[in-house]
Amino acid sequence: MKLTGAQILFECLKREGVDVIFGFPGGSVLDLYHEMPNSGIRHILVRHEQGAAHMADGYARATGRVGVCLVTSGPGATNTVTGVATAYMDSVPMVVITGQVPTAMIGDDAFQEVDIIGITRPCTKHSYLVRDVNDLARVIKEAFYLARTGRPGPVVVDLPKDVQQAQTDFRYPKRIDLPGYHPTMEAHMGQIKRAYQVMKKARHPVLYMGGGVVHSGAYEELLRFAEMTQIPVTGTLMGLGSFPATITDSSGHKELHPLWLGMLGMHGTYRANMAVSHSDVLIAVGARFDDRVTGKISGFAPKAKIIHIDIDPTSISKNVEVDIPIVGDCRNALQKLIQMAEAEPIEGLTELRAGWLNQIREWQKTYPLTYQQEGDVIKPQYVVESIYKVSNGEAIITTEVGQNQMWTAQYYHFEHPRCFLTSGGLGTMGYGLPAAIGAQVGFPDRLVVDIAGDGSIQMNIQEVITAVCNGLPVKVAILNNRFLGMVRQWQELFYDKRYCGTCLDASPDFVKLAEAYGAVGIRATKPEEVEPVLREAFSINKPVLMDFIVAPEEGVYPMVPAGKSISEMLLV
Ligand SMILES: Cc1ncc(C[n+]2csc(CCOP(=O)(O)OP(=O)(O)O)c2C)c(N)n1
Repeated sequence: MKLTGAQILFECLKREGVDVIFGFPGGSVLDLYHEMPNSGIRHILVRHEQGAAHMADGYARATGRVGVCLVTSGPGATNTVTGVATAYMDSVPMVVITGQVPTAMIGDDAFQEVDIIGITRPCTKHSYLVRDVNDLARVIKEAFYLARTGRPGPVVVDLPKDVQQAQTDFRYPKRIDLPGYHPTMEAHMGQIKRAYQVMKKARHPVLYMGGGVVHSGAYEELLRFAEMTQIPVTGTLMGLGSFPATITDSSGHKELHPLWLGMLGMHGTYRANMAVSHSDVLIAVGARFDDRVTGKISGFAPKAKIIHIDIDPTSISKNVEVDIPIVGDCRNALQKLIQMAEAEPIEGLTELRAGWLNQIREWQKTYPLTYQQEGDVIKPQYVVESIYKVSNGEAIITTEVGQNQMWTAQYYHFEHPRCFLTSGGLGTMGYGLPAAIGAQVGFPDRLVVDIAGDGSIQMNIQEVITAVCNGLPVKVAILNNRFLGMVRQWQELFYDKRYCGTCLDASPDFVKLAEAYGAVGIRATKPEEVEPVLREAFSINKPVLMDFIVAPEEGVYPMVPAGKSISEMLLV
């Protein structure tokens, strides 16, 4: 039986296990929207295509599945670009389907034509323009395969209108044939042995984990390996949650995991940055030495031999010269390292590590993360700590970008992977709310909270109505400091306090805005109101916007100024 391109697309999506599409219609995808109701796939109608891309991204990060969004040609497609680039920078598996003008009109500047393949080529893992309906099934199969294998990432599939309408026999290919694309999964045993010998001799080793640990599902292996070798662990923003920040003792008391150093880098903890700066062996696992992590490269881990485990060979020695590269899946590499450690345990481990772990405890005692909640004004860090407390550390947290994001990384102790969704690589304001909606679609019964700034939340606030219409009870905690806070902080520190373009004295009344959208709005202006507002919000089965009026000029510390080494932190 012959099927149209539109029917073929949905047959393929069903075979890939897609159960939800985030989308927005238009002229060049009308055939797809006509077919959608027959597919049984849920459609979430967004209010802006950037929202669709971030929702697909949030869904993917929270569930580990491929997120899918569908938009029309021209402006629909270009509106997704920020979302595509966001996913690309953080290696998130996504398939973005864009409509395109009919093949015969491509290149004619037809109405709503844009070269979305050209525009997105630098920020996708691959982009396909499907010119022939006979290629469609193969392309969709490849798109999902590319999105989820190796180093994951977004793939764009551009579908001209006539290809959606053309008919052909439907056959879903059984096999993938992509010459030249063979991600290395198996870590090389020779390199593993070399690395382990170096680790065995290390006196001041540190494990530095990134988002690759999340993508490969290597958390249990990471914990096991760290504990059996007593190597302390730090993480990038993308890695948070892959190593449990806390442990709970038999009486139910939670404390920081003794091997957990906290995040490293620009707003990392003193102990993490000092440990890396003094390390003799640094083992990077699924992390890419981003400049927000390394600071001045020459001052980064200056005494350490560097071992780098990564599935992406192009990230090895890209920013920092690596001594022992291990190309492969992080989980596979850690499993092999565990086998090595079992076969050849480190002699006298407890004594060997005593001094190092003691030194780390000293650093923690000297400069813990701290702030003062005193007087009548709410401190933003107190709101984040209270969210941690009231949610019992069990929420899925998204953030916007800026101070809100860094305070969340510092004061919400992530204990589980896939619970902290944030735009790390691109730093996209407006990410958090749609990502929270995507996560809530994946986990309808979990508490999902977007921790937002009053600036960022306004970048995609239109999606509140998407949450309301679809019965998605996301919570938004706005840390309302009436500034573009993080930029203001830089102006304060490095530009003589000239606050140009960063004062948000005119913002909407967020409580009324929430109500206008059919959500619930609650405001807190005093510290004693913070917990009751959170408890109330978390008990309501609807989207809630909480407007926390916080100290306007609070800063995020520690901070490594741009161009400095990570050991040169501003502490207050
Ligand atoms: C789309 C976008 N535009 C601009 C920036 C630059 N930027 C980074 S942080 C920031 C301020 C964010 O302010 P707000 O959302 O109020 O959060 P706060 O820092 O106050 O917590 C800006 C403008 C960005 N990251 N993304």
